[in-house]
Amino acid sequence: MTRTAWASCARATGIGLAVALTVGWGDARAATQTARYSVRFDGTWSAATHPLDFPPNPHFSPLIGGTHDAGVHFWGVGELASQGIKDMAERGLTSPLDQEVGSAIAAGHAGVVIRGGGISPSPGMATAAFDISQAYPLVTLVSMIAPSPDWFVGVTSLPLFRDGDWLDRITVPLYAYDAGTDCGTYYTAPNCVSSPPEPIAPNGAPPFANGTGLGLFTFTRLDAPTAVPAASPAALATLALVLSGAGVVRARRRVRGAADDS
Ligand SMILES: [Ca+2]
Repeated sequence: MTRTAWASCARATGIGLAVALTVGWGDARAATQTARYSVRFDGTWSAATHPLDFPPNPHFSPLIGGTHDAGVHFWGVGELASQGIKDMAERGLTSPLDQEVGSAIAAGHAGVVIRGGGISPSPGMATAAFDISQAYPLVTLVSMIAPSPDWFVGVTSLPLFRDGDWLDRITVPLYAYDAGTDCGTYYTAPNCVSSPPEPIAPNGAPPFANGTGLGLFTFTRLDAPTAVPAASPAALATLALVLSGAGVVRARRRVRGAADDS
């Protein structure tokens, strides 16, 4: 029986959904086409984690990204940065990266633009929420390390649908990348155009030589069905008893109602 059918059944018999939840959908439930997630961005970057040349006003720019399929991606190690990635990494702008996701939506390869808060100052926390579908099960999300020449953190093409179902939760450590568009080598370096531009790469600048991460993304599913064990024969028997009992009660009410009319 499908979940919808269970709910209809529960409504029809006048018993609460709680009875249906008691037996649960268990492992038999099919993955939903869509899911809703929150992402919590914990910025841990601080003078304690990255003491070398730690800058004043440490912050992360507003989260920007999107959901998409494997037919498109917005950045990757070894590739030249798009204008959207360049402007995000150098200036903390959410546009035109949002327009690049918008173009992918129009082309049938992306689902939604994801927008969220920034962190100021770091360490700190920001959040975003978004809907995602099996058609566009990958997430790309980025934020500028600021101040910096062209340094950023983020994920690219992170799958939230795996092995036939949506992940309940996934935490991703964040490390610094270099967008390859500015040749500055320290946080507050003056503007320096990389000509020609270099591919995006793990950030080898001195402040990150200690290999310490700058934060975490934690994606948590918001609409997951209640986690319960699979229905046992005993639980199904109990449900059958409750359902038949409910039918008896309804029949008795009809009889009593008829008696009252007489
Ligand atoms: Ca650079």
